[in-house]
Amino acid sequence: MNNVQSDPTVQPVPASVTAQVDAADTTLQNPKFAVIALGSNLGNRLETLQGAVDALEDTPGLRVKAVSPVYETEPWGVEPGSQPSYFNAVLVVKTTLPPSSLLERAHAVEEAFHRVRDERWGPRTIDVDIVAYQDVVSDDPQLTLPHPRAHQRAFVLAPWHDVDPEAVVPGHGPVAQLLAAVTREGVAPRADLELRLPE
Ligand code: A4P
Ligand code: MG
Repeated sequence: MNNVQSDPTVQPVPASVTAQVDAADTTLQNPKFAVIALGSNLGNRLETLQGAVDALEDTPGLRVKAVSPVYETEPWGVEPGSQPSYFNAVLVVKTTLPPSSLLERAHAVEEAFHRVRDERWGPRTIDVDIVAYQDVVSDDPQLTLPHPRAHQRAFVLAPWHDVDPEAVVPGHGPVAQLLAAVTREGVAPRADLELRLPE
């Protein structure tokens, strides 16, 4: 697992991936940090998550800096037992893409893995959510930042905390505190599985 704060190419290196910076200065010299959540509960879940990591790493202007452990999680928001369990993971990336382009790329990756949208919170080969982009707060329904439910979900908070224990959910507080406040029931680390950080 990479330490997101140890890459000398990132200028300036923030104290935390959610540190305050000049949000207007999106230049090639000044990449931004974003946090991406991956979820899969159809098909070969591990292979699909790895494919999404690789596809994101293949994106011009985006580098994957940290890949969390894999968690196996009970479906949230649906009747218990009505869907297969999820594999969930979180990535920290640095990117020169603005938030809207990052979302477009997330949707392209979902499409590449044949994601079909039929019902809200329905089973899916892959869900690629933008959990946070620097300290940006936005209520745009096309791209709500931070993700409106991330702060309530152990399946996002636990892997995020693993890769950045100091992280803060903009407008909600430290990930560590939020994680302590939610139930971890049904959210189990799968130590036998691993996602590879692209070379
Ligand atoms: N959208 C707005 N903000 C964002 C954002 N920050 N990141 C828009 C990504 N998309 C964002 O998303 C619906 C619309 O949200 C998109 O048009 C996008 O522009 P979607 O991916 O098409 O649909 P969805 O994921 O079914 O809807 P939603 O409401 O985003 O679902 P959630 O809240 O992401 O929940 N249980 C477990 N254990 N693990 C999971 O990963 N995931 C979900 C999905 C439910 N239960 C789960 C899990
Ligand atoms: Mg989604």
